[in-house]
Amino acid sequence: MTVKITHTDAIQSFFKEAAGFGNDNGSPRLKSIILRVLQDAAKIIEDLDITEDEFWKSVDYLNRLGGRSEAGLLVAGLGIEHFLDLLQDTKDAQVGLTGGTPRTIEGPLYVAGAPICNAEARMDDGSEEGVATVMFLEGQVLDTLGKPVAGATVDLWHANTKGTYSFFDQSQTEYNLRRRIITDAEGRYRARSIVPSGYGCDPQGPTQECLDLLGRHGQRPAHVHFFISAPGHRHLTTQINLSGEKYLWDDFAYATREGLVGEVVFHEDGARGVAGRYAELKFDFQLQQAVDTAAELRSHRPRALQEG
Ligand code: MBD
Ligand code: FE
Repeated sequence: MTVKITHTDAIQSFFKEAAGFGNDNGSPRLKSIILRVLQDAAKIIEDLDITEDEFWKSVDYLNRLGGRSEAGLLVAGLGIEHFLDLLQDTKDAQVGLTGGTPRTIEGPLYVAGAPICNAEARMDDGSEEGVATVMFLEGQVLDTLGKPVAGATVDLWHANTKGTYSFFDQSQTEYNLRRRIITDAEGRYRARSIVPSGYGCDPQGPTQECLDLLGRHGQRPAHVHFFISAPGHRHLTTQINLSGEKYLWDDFAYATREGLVGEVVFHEDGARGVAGRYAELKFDFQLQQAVDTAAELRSHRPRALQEG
């Protein structure tokens, strides 16, 4: 029977020292968090008999993860970002904040500062003409009583036919498939874009390396991301995940939720200025009332901003 040292007074006071509890400087909040990280890491190491080789391999893994900017991808893939949604849903339910379109994860591929358009936007740069299927995406932003929200900002972004996103995929033009559309007097937004493909993790990257060892794939169904905001209304981060997709209910990032499946309707006959096949996707959003002005804002997660 081995003796566990993690909970001895000597180890606990050693971790308190390492977490800065022996001084009056720095951030008390961060000290508490780091102390807990040290205590829980030590417990994992001791309880699971983590070997030295396993430990140093994980340190190297973190270096490689950051070096490839995949930390945001890994937290999505391990379901931690989805867990944050479940946690917030639970907190909301406890204080009676219900109704409206469900939230779901932002993911790591947003870029701030997309072009602002009134009521309608053409989102694609035309570079996939003949390859992509044109998609007309439209709907209304409403409050929970069904009243239209005029002047709401619909900030949306999605992948191209290869499943890659502009900015992160340097071969695409600036802000391709990223727009901010301001809703009209009836709360309507209209976008002409292309049908996106699902995203797949880089097979060579550290996130997929971890998923492989978990026996998991790194694929998402085709989807469109949204930040929706308006004065007096609660900020909404969500996605439409497209019907008929192989990974719709097998999303490596667990973002598909009941109420967030968009029915894509394909037309073969040509119309709306398109010669042949095109797609239509109609989706309305319902925003909760904001309980205070902070609730009108998205999280302060650090995000990319296109240069120039
Ligand atoms: C994506 O496009 C995405 O939305 C998430 C959550 C993770 C990786 C790529
Ligand atoms: Fe995405």
